[in-house]
Amino acid sequence: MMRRFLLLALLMSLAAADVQAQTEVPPPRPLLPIPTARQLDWQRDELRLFLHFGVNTFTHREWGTGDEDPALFNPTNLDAQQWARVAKETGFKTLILTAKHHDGFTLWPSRYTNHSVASSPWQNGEGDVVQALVEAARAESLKVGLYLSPWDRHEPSYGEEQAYNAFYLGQLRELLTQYGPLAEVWFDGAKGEDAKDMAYDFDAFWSTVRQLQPGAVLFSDAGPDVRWIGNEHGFAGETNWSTYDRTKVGVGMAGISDYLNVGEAGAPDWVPGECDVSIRPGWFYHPDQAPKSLDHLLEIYFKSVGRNCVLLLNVPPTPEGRFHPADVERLQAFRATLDHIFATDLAVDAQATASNTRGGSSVYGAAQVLDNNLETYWAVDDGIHTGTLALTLPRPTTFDVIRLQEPIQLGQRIARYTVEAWVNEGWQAISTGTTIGYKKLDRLAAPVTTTQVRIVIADALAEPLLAEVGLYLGNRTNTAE
Ligand code: FUL
Repeated sequence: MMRRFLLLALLMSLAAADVQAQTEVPPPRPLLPIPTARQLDWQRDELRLFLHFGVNTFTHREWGTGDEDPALFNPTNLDAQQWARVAKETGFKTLILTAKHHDGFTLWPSRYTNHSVASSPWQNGEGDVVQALVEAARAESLKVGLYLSPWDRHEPSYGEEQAYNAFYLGQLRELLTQYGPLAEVWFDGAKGEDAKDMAYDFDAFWSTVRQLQPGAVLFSDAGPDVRWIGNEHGFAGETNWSTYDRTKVGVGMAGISDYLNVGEAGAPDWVPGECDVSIRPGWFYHPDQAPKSLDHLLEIYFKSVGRNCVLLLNVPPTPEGRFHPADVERLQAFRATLDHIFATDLAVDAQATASNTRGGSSVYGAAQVLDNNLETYWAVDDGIHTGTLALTLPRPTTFDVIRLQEPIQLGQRIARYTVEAWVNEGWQAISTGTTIGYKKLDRLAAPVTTTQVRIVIADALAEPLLAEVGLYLGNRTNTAE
């Protein structure tokens, strides 16, 4: 009797200890730097749509000279609702418009210049493309970003630092105050060789955005929130840290592309990469150009979103003021293929186990990588910088895409990993990589069939954490083209 009582008491205290472990194991310490709320929001968008539109659309140039006649700007059927509808249908979350490109022509009626839609025949000079975009985007619950080129080939004060910076700030303020909340402001560092030498007052530009649009991320080579990825192909580095050292970069600085492409492990600033690329060879619409193939767009997706980057895909409206049907068709095929690949996560029914679980608590257990929730994650005990997470699948499963995600709200940590599958009575490496970050997508050269998969983390800057793991089939079997 006494023995039974002791056993019961022991079991009860073990159960109590378990409950305590679940509630009391402290979360892992964040690895600084970590993203701000606006950076997290931006990253989770994954897809943003860029619109290059302006006088170049009517002259078939990529860089206007600045002396174009505003009368050239005359879209015959401008349809911002079509832009927003297509973006929404194909999974893009934010629209970013070139409110002013290098030619200085503004798509809104700016009080600071006559070189604008107000001097054009479009809507008898009463039109405002920025306003049309904002209304259409809001109707589809999409966010809006604006591009305002610092380099301005029209404005006579360009080259006189004080005067031009004041002029630019005036235009920036108009955009920041007249169109409701903005999600991003895009500061392009491009400048022609013939441009007059002058320094832009980025400190003033950025603090003005912070003050007037605290929810907007600031994009430039130098951040401060989002960095250029260093090329216009839409490809992030295979290694892509969301951290770099802001003192090593400047807007438009030469020789930093490789640094921007990869970032720097353990660097002090959280400035994740944005991959900008056009669906066509040019940024502006040209009638003799065609959209990229579906396979090319998929390659871009896997090398941008699949490499811890946000994809900013440019779709240039035609002189009519609408997206070209060929571009719309390509975007729809792109969406259909992604939906096909990612429709079924083949890992959801797996049993997950790990080499180590933080405090032995299921709060940090391996199963957290299968709950489709980026707030929960598998974690290990303090001081451990490697780990293995294994998935046992209920039946032989064939897949050709692997999705890995870190909970970046606690910093980016993982520096080297291998994914292995149990095949022919042994573990075989099916994919190896370096960084993971917000999202890493590995496409396998051929589908793999197995009942056991494991992720071996070989190196990390701090205790590794994994928020999500997914397995998919469809990469090589798309039929949408
Ligand atoms: C570049 C510009 O020169 C191109 O015209 C385009 O706007 C691209 C997104 O950025 O720097």
